[in-house]
Amino acid sequence: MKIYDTPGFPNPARIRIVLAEKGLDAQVQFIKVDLVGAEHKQAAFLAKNPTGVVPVLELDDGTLLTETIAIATYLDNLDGKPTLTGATPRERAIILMMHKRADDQLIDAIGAYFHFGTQGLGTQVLPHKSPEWAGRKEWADRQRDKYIKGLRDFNEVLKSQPYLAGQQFSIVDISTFAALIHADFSGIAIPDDCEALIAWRAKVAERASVKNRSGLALDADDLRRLGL
Ligand SMILES: N[C@@H](CCC(=O)N[C@@H](CS)C(=O)NCC(=O)O)C(=O)O
Repeated sequence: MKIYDTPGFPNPARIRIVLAEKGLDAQVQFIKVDLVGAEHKQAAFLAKNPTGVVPVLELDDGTLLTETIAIATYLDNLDGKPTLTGATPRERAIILMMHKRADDQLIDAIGAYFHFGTQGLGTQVLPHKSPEWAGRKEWADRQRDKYIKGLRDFNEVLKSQPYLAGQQFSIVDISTFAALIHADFSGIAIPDDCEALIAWRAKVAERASVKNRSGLALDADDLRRLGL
């Protein structure tokens, strides 16, 4: 299997954590896509994923899988013992429901704020993001507010259960953790009063699949080019 991604970026991080949770790292060859250089908007990459985003999983038979939830579901079921995407109809339904919320309210909202409310990925990617759109700052601020509202909703969930889809760690926790990474480099912190969420983040950060793991940090060259 090949994974096209960029180390340290939040959506690739979701799949790297899944691989570690499932013990699949050794079966994957990583191919770096230069996001800061806008490689993902060029024809060669768009032929793999027309939506122009990473990660992409390419199977040995050439099948291309995109979208984190699809890739994670595939990887989680390879051994016939899914632990991250649900093992029963009820678990799968709750995980899909909560994951859609994590994508809409957190991952996509903070991503929009990053691209339109900050310097985003910089000058090479900006032309692919409608920079001439006059209302984009105001819209970006609304996306940031949507993200904060999502954090508050998830904080409420965590007041009565240890993980976002119930009693067990799942892909919903992984995606939410990745959203917080994205928010960090967009300069948006968790509100202090979201105590359950803050405690949950500290707990997830201690998991072996997350702690001190290579591939979850940006390359030095990307840090420099992003001015971080
Ligand atoms: N819905 C996609 C989101 C993927 C995504 O937005 N990836 C980011 C990297 S963190 C990306 O490629 N951004 C490039 C861009 O927006 O120009 C998924 O679940 O995989």
